[in-house]
Amino acid sequence: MMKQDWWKKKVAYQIYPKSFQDSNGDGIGDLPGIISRLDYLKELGIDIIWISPIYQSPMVDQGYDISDYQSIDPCFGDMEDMRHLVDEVKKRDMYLLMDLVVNHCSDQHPWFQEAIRDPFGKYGNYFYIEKKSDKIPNNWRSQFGGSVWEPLPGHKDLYYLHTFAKEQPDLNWENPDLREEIYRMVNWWLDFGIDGFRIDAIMNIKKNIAWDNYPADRPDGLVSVSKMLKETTGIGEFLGELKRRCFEPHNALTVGEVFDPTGERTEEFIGEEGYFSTMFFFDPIVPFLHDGLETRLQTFDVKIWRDIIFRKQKQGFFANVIENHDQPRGASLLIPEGDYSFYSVSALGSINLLLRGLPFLYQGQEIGMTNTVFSSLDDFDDTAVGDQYKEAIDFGYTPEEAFAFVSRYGRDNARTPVQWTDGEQAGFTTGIPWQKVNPNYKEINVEAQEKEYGSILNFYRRLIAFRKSEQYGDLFAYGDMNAKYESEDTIFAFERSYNDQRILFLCNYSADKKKLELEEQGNVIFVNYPQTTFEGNAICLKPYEVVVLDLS
Ligand code: TEU
Ligand code: CA
Repeated sequence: MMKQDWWKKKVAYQIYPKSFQDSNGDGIGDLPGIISRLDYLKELGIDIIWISPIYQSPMVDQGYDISDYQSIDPCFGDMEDMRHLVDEVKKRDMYLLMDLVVNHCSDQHPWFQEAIRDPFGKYGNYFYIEKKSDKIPNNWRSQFGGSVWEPLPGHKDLYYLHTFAKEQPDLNWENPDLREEIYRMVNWWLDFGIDGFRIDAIMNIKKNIAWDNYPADRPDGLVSVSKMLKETTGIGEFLGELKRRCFEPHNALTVGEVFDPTGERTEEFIGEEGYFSTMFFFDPIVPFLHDGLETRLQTFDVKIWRDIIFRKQKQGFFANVIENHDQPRGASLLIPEGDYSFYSVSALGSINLLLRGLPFLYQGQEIGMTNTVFSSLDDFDDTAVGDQYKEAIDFGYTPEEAFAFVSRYGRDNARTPVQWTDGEQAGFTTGIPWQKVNPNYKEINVEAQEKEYGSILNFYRRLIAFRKSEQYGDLFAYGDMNAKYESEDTIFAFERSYNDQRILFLCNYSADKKKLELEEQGNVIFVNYPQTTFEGNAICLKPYEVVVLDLS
């Protein structure tokens, strides 16, 4: 039987702090803003909160470039606010995860500044600094485009490695002194009172330090650094040590940002002896993990999506997501255009919450926030968008098509401010928001949905309560999962079972009605339509109807 860790019965929520709630009118979300919304999250049924980085940062990559790991960026508040936040979270019996970004830091971090001053000294060895040679620079392309090698400022003939932006130099995990420094910092935060971490870009920490070239994959002659990461072994030594030195002694909850479409890493990473408590299940929302750019152009296909999910459900207890700060909004990516409605959004939410795994909601998901509208490339703030656009052009798109592509897949879609009210700037700020509010805030906002029983928000509240209920909580947390009715292309159905309890989740993920002969009858225990229609042994499902039956 599966290990019954406490967190498996919980529901988690990601906060992207810049866009959550501003408290002082500077247009940037902050810690006091988060504190002011804790009751809202509690009422929604959230137990675990993950906050994207709030450390001191020049914000080249919105906080994922850290210049001091042990201070809070002034735009978010200060250490006292952080203390206050931790206390307020605990007071509500909730848990707090910070974002652990240790593949790289900021080029403004004192370590890197020191490395520039003395590339061959102690801090030079905290980074990958290499002499120009026939191997350096090699042909690896950074995740944000261009070479991973950048000349070290002030030093002809020296290059440093960055797998993301050039302002994010990679930390040298091969160096035991650097690792000690990281462990000290991680333990400091755990001692501070946080409950664990979401662990950023962790697959990047182990490099092929022979710096071999790989076959180019685009006209720029470079190859995505992911190719090297996929083929390099030995990361387990670092991750095992990190776990033993930090996570284990603190009994921390850890969620790895691990991209692993083949599933080969599941057992090693999140099995009984795994490095992390769990890791994100990205396969259904990051289509390019599978077949390159082409798949992204295909229109949404429920069967493909469903089968990707079913393939891995049994392998491990993953963290389930339909969106995050790096991806489009789930309601825009996973619901065919034109089908957006209360029913489709609630169906998507039900799948997110009732599958096996730890569900993560992303801020605004609970009100059905969608992708936004961009009028030109200037509307984007994200450092990743330049290369996304270039990739589309390289792929053969016209400039119009390439713009449509980044508008659909760009990370800023998920980074617009949370829509709290239908007032000025959607109630996010009294000033000018750092990122434009999605123009649909008049229709889609928390305040309006709180008042309406049949809103998406109130549906999510019932859904989360159902998932955690006395009667079915253990079943959803610890129960097995078996796919059902798989030969029906638009039916998303599965059975969950635990001890002598069994439920059937049924969803007609389609805009067309569907009559389905049931193998077994049961009591209706959860729905997204007011009425359920049976005809003999069949159930007549309306568009995007969800029905959960108790079969026990
Ligand atoms: O993302 C890691 C990562 O690999 C992403 O760049 C991903 O490939 C891309 O966003 C998919 O669209 C993490 C953070 O989640 C991201 O926000 C950071 O930019 C990145 O690390 C660097 O810290
Ligand atoms: Ca602010």
